[in-house]
Amino acid sequence: MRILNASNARRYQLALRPGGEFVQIGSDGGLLETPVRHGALTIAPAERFDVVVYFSRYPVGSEVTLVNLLGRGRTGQVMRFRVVRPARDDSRVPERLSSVEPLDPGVAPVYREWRFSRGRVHGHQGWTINGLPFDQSRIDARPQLGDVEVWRLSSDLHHRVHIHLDPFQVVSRGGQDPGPFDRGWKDTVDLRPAEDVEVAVRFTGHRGRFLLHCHNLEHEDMAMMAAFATV
Ligand SMILES: [Cu+2]
Repeated sequence: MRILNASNARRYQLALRPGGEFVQIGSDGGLLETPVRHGALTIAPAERFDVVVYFSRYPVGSEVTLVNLLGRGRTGQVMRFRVVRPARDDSRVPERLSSVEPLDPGVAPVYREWRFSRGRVHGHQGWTINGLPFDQSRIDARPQLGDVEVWRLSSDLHHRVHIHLDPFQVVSRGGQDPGPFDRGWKDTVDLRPAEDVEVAVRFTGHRGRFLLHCHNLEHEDMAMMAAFATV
């Protein structure tokens, strides 16, 4: 299954009832190097996870519910599967899925900070990056094509940062190793309140103007967006 969180603002913590696991094989940007097993899967808006679910563990006649542990009532129930007949499937998830070139932040020539917070937007309360609302005439960074840069993303509240043009790799979360949902090539990363996440990114292919923004649609619409230009 390819799971996309297409909600405007809601995070989900997905789990299977009466039990089961997700074997993650892919992230926003393609296959992981090796599969990762999750009992529950936390997914922020715009994130994607490719997962394998083994329905063979449930007897015929079972009902399996995909629930949201962060929801209540109707928002706690996402989808129901009915296991209706036996089927033959001798496929399996290989131990090695692909090779992912690690972007080495050790050679990063440029380090940039992007602070996502509430702030003043044209005299009103809105959402800003580095204290500034989006302005289409302003370019906040000029990365050189082909360079590995390290971007430090920090938050006041929940924000999910989406960077255009090239995928990135999470190199740290809160000064520690990346979290269980940070594997592989990402283009959107979930920031919890007062958290900082460092990502390594290398822009390639196209010179021009691109955007980064919070993927909470209300935040993005209330100016939490910035432009960079690849040179
Ligand atoms: Cu936000």
